[in-house]
Amino acid sequence: MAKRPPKPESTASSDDTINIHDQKLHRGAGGELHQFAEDGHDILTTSQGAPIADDQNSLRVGSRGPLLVDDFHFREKIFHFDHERIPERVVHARGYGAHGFFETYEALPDITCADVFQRAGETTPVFVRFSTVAGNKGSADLARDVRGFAVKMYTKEGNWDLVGNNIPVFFIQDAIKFPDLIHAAKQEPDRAFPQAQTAHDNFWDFISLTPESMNMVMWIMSDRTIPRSLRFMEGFGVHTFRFVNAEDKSTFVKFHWKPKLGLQSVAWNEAVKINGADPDFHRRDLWNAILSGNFPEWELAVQLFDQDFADSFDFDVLDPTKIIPEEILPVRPIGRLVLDRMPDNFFAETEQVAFMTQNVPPGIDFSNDPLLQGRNFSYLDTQLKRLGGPNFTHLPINTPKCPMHNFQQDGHMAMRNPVGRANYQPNSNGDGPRESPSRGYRHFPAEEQGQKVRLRPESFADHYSQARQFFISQTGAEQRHIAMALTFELSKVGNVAIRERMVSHLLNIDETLATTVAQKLGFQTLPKPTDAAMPTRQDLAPSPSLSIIERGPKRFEGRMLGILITDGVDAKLLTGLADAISKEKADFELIAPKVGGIIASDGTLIKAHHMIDGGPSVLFDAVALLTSATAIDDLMNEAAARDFVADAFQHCKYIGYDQSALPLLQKAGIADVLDKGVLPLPGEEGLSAFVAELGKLRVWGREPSVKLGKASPQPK
Ligand code: HDE
Repeated sequence: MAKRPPKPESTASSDDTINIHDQKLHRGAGGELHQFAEDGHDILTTSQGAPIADDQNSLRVGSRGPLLVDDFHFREKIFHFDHERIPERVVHARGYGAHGFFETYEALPDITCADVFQRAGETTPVFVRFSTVAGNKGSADLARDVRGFAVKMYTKEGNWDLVGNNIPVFFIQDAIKFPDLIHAAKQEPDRAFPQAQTAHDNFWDFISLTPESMNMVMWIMSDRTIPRSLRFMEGFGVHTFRFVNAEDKSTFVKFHWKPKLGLQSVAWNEAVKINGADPDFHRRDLWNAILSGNFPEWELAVQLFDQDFADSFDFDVLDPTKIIPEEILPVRPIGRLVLDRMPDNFFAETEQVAFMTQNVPPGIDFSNDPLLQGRNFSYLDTQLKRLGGPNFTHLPINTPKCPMHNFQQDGHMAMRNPVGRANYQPNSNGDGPRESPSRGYRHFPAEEQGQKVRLRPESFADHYSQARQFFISQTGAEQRHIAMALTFELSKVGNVAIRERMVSHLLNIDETLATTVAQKLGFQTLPKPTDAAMPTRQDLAPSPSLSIIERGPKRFEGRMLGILITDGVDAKLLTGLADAISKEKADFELIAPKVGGIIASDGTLIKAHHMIDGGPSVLFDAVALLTSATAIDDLMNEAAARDFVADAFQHCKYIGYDQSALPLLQKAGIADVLDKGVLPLPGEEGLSAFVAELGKLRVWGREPSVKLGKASPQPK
């Protein structure tokens, strides 16, 4: 179908016009036929192709009479509409996808025979879907939640789905607990709330009874679960996989996606406000970035290791609640992922895409991680439910982009059926495809033996040591955020016994963290630490690579400055700032009292992107206040203008201001506490240095004085 119906005068020449039963049909650029209405658009038809004369009125007896069953157009239209929804994903329902490509850095034939890693510089088409886990399809983007990071690579030897998350560990060690985990995390069944939140009794009840989740608890209470942008997140395959080369030699591998623009998250209070101001914050950000040609990019990096390393490592590499710190086993970049195209249609692509962990091409294989093995069952099953039949691979988004032949046939909506007489093999007339022992997928011939048991291995029993390692690897600001997040979540838990159980676990992780949370929750006494299957190891060294702030971008590229302007704004200053921002490959948006715009000092009308109420500072990474002496009094009467500044300050953002804006800083209550992040805007020459300063992103050192006040006495 042509995206925009071609007008007859532009496409139809006498050559591409055909007559059928006295009807003039026109052939479009792609060979498709068009029949044009009186105004030059394609004629609206039913799904059966019958042209429609009136799409405004249903067929009735007289103008005020009953409707008629004869009205096949009305019936078909309503029937189709009634069936527009398919079941949303039971987890990861809210998601957003984009197309792109993967580029291989170097050939890796010694490690894997996967075709995608055989030729340096080769590009492979890719579709990626990012998601939250717990919220329903219509929930807000900045929920505190793990983000899905699912990548489908259309390789020349079949689709490879790396269905990962933005956190490298998981809550549970055995897939059999997944339904319990998800039931506990989603809205409670009797009341159907809270949605897209873990801050409720059921979640913390389950978690506090599941010590294996403690490492993940540290990660989800960190700022990893409130990313600033999908573009500024890491991704992880989580499980240990295998690379297998042509000689059937296996190398264990852990997959990492590293964002080129560095990591960044928002503050919790900011996340809450973003959800109100723009529930589609992450979607819009990805859409805008790709449409403006700023294609987000990640490197695929691997940790490779053999059985000897696995045997000597502190933890079991099959345990998905553990990482291998990058300081112990460095990550090696092997390619890059670039997202450069949005889907044409959200439903057809992002909603219908079917990721499955079991989609692996030759050269990539599984380990015995019990979570991964369970997932390999679940994903095929869930597609049948969601997409309604076995032919979901016939949907273009799921169809491999390599040759594909088999004898599967029929079923709902079959769009590809085998041709020829023999729909089976072996057959004697030579119809159809055959297997290839040399080129076909060979599972790694791992030796397996043992009794049939329901048993967790002893080597999975340490639940606290890596949780502690994660916590001590964070900067002071990040540790504070973890304590604040735990306090917030547990404050929403009504059952005090659950709060206490959680603090008992925290005592096994870090005593200061546990006492801070207990004190903020108002405990009078501290509970005892939980009985641990294994004592917490104190000897694991901090791993700086686990800190978001340590992995920040150190530059403002890809970020957004919000510039608050009024009538009389210094036109030169505004242009200078806009130029400096563009040079940094960052972006800006203008916020003004009226969206229609303002008149600048040189008399030009400058249109705004937002009115103040519609463009709060939570939508931006830093703000600049470009006001004027004549307009500042009016601006100060706007509560939203005061909030704009106060929030930017509270969220530890850089604030650049023109001298005329000082009264607004006063009104926001920050004129007396100006710190190194509140900067008078320099003259035009200094603007590049100002923008470079913004690359530090936040002045987290400000936070305790803004938010926390003086520490209160510790509980006994
Ligand atoms: Fe999933 N997961 N999962 N999961 N998962 C699904 O498949 C499941 C797990 C992940 O954008 C479902 O198509 C089980 C870990 C992502 O379409 C379902 C277990 C990780 C997505 C399913 C896990 C993930 C899903 C729901 C425990 C990170 C969204 C809809 C063993 C490594 C993919 C669907 C997309 C989706 C099952 C645990 C990531 C039901 C049984 C660990 C990113 O099949």
